[in-house]
Amino acid sequence: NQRTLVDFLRKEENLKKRKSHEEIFKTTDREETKFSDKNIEMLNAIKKSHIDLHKITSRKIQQVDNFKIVEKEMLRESDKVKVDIIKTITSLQAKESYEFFNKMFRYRFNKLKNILISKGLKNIINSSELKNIRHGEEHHLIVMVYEKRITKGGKGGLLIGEDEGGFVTIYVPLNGDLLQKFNRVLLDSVIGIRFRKMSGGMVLCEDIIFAGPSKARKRSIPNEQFKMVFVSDLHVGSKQFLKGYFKNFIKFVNGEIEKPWAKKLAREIKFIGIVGDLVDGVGVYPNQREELEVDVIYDQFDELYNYIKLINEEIEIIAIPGNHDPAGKFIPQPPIPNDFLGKLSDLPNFKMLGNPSLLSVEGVKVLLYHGQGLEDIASALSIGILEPTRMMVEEIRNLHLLPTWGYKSVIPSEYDPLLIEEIPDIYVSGHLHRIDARITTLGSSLLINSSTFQGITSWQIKMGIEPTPGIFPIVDLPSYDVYFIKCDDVTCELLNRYKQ
Ligand code: D5M
Ligand code: FE
Ligand code: ZN
Repeated sequence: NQRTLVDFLRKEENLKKRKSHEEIFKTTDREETKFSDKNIEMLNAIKKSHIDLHKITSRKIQQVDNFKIVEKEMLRESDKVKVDIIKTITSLQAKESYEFFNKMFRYRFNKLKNILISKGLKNIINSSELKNIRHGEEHHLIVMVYEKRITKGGKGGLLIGEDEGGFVTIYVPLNGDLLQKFNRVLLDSVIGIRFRKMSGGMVLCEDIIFAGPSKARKRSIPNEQFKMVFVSDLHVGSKQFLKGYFKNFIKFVNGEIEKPWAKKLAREIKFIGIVGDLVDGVGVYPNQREELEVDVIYDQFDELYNYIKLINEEIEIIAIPGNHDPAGKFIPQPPIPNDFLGKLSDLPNFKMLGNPSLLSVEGVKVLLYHGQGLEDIASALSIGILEPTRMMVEEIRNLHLLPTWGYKSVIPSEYDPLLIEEIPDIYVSGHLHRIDARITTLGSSLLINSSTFQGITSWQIKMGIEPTPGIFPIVDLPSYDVYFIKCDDVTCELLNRYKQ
């Protein structure tokens, strides 16, 4: 069921063009490649989205220029909660060249290779050195996964990996631990393979090692006790935007819901993260206009401003864009330009960042990513989309927010901005419109999907998507306990508490 949903939406032509990282380890002096076709397509999409916006609003949009990452920019200092930006996307320029895909994949490969090496992999060789090793000896390969399939008989798995030496076919016996690990392998992820060379040169896999953390670790302990709230997928402007629910949400965080437990919880809220799809946008999908109550993007942001301005000024609000927001139809996304944000950009406690962003909130590392691609992980691994944090675990396992190339338009760069280079204490996504939380055993991050304030749409009904509108999470620190609160037109209720 889930499978057909994504297969239906998946861009067939992307997959056909998916030469993956083919040739990424070779020199880049080739001329046109499929990558640059893809890139041109992407540029056209970017231009097109801007043109569409022009048509509707006839106002100019801010030019996007350099693609860069800010390291450790401090937001502001006050007695409010202290927010540092560790990593974000400030602006970007489409680099229309194969060379940048090559650089991006190389960057990913080298970073993850070093992480795998630091895990203590012994006797590492590359695929061109296979001929030099003796039968039966144990070695390691580090490869980017090019292909994954089952042998004809169905008993074994085959992984085709790529490294500096070229391609290598690895045979994986499908039993016990290895079966489970094989099932988890995602295309284009970088993994370690412990193997023995058998007769006929067969590479027999004995273990698959993922780059992500395999053990629990200590999460950061903030100096003060405070609470963070995360919301996403407001979809302001949509006919389905649940105004009454959102008004009660704002009342809740302001401590105006007349219930003792609600007032008590609200008192310590110092931070709100908004994880994309702030507005429903315009021209996001065909015939969207029919689903819109507000069909001018500036008016959508005006409406959003009229809600956000009501939030207690002592609460810091950080927002990132999602696929419905006017920040490009590609990943990563720069912040929504001020021209769209309008009065929101002048609110002293509101700050717009890029997607993804890594923050430090009083020393707690918070990764925000809208979550484009979570549905593709669900499809590839057949895990369904009801529990988004299960896909988020796979991202942590592979240290990458979008391991498989080709499902979503990714803008290339000299590094890989979707790589998870620092394990966050908290990782929050949205996009799937389902409330969910878990602490992963892989590095102990608290994973959260922050639901939605949009009711179910006719498209979602058709697709079998079951959103959980109006539910939002509160994270208590330093305990990392999570409270789920459900808002409706009347009030807010405490649903339950997720305790590790
Ligand atoms: O996403 C709303 C819902 O639709 C959410 O469950 C994800 C799903 N969705 C969105 N885009 C896709 C694609 N491209 N493939 C599969 N499923 C998708 P929203 O981003 O709010 O429209
Ligand atoms: Fe959404
Ligand atoms: Zn979305």
